[in-house]
Amino acid sequence: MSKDTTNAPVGQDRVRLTVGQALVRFLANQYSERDGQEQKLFAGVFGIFGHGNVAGLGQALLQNEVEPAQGEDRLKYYLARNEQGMVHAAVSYARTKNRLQAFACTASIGPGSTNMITGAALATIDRVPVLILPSDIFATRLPDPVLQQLEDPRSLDISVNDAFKPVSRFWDRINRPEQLIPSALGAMRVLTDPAETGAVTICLPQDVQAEAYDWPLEFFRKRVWHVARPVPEPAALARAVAVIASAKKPLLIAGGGVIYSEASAALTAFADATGIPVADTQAGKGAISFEHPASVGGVGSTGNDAANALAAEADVVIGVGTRYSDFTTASHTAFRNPGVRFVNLNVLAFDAAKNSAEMVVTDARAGLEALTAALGDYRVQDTYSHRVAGLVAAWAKVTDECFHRNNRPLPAQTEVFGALNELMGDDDIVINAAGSMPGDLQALWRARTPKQYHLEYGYSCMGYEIPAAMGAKLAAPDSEVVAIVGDGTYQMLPQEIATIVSENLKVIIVLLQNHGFASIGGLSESRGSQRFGTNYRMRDNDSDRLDGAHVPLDLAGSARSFGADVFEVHTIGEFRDAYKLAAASTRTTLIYIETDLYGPNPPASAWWDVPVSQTARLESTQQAHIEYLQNKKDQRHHL
Ligand SMILES: Cc1ncc(C[n+]2csc(CCOP(=O)(O)OP(=O)(O)O)c2C)c(N)n1
Ligand SMILES: [Mg+2]
Repeated sequence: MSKDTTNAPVGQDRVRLTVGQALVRFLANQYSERDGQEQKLFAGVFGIFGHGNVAGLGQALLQNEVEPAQGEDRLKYYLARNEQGMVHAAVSYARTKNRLQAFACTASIGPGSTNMITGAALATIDRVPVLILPSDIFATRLPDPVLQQLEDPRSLDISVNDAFKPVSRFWDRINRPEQLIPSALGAMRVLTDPAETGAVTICLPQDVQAEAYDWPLEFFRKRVWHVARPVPEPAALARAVAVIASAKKPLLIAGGGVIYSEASAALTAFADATGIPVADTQAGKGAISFEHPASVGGVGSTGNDAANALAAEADVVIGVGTRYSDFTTASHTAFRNPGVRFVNLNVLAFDAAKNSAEMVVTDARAGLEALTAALGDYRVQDTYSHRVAGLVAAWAKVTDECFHRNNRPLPAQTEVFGALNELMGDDDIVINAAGSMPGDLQALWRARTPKQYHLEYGYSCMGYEIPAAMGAKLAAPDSEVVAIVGDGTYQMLPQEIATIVSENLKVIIVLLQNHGFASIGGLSESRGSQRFGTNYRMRDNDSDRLDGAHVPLDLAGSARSFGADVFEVHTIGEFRDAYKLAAASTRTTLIYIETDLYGPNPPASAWWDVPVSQTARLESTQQAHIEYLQNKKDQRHHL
């Protein structure tokens, strides 16, 4: 197709490329920089081709691989098995790289693209950069409706890719080639902005991907995107200091922002100087080593007794790099001191303002350093420190019990976590996202380093774990990467094992088989719904309900069929032996272990708001509703 380029400014050096080729060349030459360290912004492109991208972006990636232009850098292509999975892998990569590097993801039009929406939502909610490149319907509209086109009689401008809008921090559609220039530049700005980052979506119509244009060479020059560390405004810092200096029982909550900002040393120095205890969220665990005397562990609905006791009493809560999810606030029941006040340090004003806080818009590291300096010789009283130490010691005992339960006949999953916590090195990475595991892990896991604990709990997306293991391994090739998956999660998205194997990557997958949803089953029971629909059972012909025998699946065999080595173990002793063999192996290995559906899990010390039917014929639901109303009484706004 010839393209009208008469509007192009003349007199500049230009190169004729398709939109796909231009995008590949552009992406290959983007860099990020923070603290003087520069790296490639894009590690590569995950993709699955269809008619929407095979001859456009696909051709461009091929040309980049086999016949790059002089000086053109490589943009490596990875063939994933499922579009949702590839976005998860991309997000995990970027998270492991503290958001300084990312992946692009290309998919065909229609289902290939909409399969990426879940991953895009996860990225945006977790504030992790990923460049999403859905293919789109013809800009010319000549062959409409193309295979897989949604036709909206109200507007011919709508395609399924409009569904990316609410889950993207930046969204654009390139209907003619030169639109790519401002769009690509805008996309890079958002990807590398710690406050703005998330899914960035550039929709690429099938015809436009293959259209040629005379691009100014300047578009392809090396560009370095500086990842900012905004410093606190002095007046905001002074207000924060005034609140903290008056605190008798302060508690700091470390969120994922502390880790992305590489603020662990600053946080530790803050805790050393002030003695203020530090609790963590799912995204923030490991920001301070569990061995530090100020570290009190997970807080909130799945937090531990020590952190939750301190949260309940705290007169000042200092939230750093946290978005205060309902799991952190125990659905607004965690902070019970009537006079509690909040000070929030966050790079995003939206988060800094939560809970009517004294807000300090700042990078976590810069903010903690400034706060430590400005607090001078402020220090919590010894009586408070002793109370903190006592609570932490008591919880350490509970953790040891959970890790060594000797549950019979099936092991409790907490015993598996105990073995892993002990066997995994400080630089290894444990990954999990959904099921009953995140709760146990947040309460129990002892993290010594900021990158060891990788819990995706913003979207808590079943199926994240296995592709995420691939992303983390690509980002940290020297680390052992261990994905913990439930049988439910495994059945949702196991297929990236094939990608992991084909990339010669080695990860370890731990599959906890309990024939259903321990998590939602327990939740269902506690809310009066009798574990309905949460067990994988055969439909019984007599009852016509799903309450027959276990479904005769061979999940271990399924992993084998994707190319993984598999160990099937029955006891924690066997699990330990299998882990050591898996760690010593160069091949991706899945360890399959049956665990007790009913726990026991760590004792829960906080609530989670899941509404119960206000009217019911079932006695179990009526009871649960009474309990629900009781718990609701503790819920409050922080005004
Ligand atoms: C994609 C997705 N669908 C549904 C849910 C809701 N959900 C949360 S945990 C869970 C069950 C997980 O089962 P499994 O992986 O076996 O873990 P277990 O609960 O047994 O520990 C479900 C359905 C979710 N988090 N993500
Ligand atoms: Mg399960």
